[in-house]
Amino acid sequence: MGAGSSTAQGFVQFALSQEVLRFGEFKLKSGRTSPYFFNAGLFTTGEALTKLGEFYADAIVASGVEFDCLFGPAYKGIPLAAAVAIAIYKNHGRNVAYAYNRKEAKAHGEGGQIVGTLKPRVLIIDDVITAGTAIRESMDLLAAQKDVRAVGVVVAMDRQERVQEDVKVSAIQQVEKDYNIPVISIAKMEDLIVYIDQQCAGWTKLTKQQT
Ligand code: OMP
Repeated sequence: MGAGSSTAQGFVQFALSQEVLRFGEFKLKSGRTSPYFFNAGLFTTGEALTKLGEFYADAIVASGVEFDCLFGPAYKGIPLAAAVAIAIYKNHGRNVAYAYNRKEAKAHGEGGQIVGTLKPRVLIIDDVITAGTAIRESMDLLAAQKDVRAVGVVVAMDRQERVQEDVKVSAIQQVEKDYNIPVISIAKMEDLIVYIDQQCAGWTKLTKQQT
């Protein structure tokens, strides 16, 4: 499930302007090589994080998914879930709970691995899905918690990659099928291609006008 095409194009433009989306040669977690990389850790200012939270919040509200709380998997999901909770409150008038995990469980203080309040229907907020490994770890983590279940996942970028070469569906489609939940994305790889195509067409037109 993707956001509307104008939202997706706006998000691609925003990510490029922040240099969060970069081109080059990148080695992915899955061992694959990619000509582009989306690094959510590079939304490093209050303004960028505010806008990012708003993109997520709009995509969530547009999807109609029903949930009771947000969950941001450590580490990158933590500021994302916080930014989304703020945007949902400020722009959509809903005061939703949010929680996140520690990578190492604490034995003192409030203890445990989860910080914040988990409620029955959990919406996972993550950055990117490539092969789907990270999101499966979050699903396992939530499955181990009492009285909660994941009702959906939201990511900024769906890379539309397959789990493995010989599998026909994308990693996201496989996650949706395996867990019977929707995966919402603000933008997909195809939105990036459309954006690049439009930019190239613009440059070609300009070049023709000048020669
Ligand atoms: P999978 O676990 O293969 O789905 O990869 C998702 C994770 O890879 C993300 O949570 C990131 O840590 C990282 N990643 C990015 O952040 N951006 C990308 O464009 C690609 C990856 C990646 O390594 O595949």
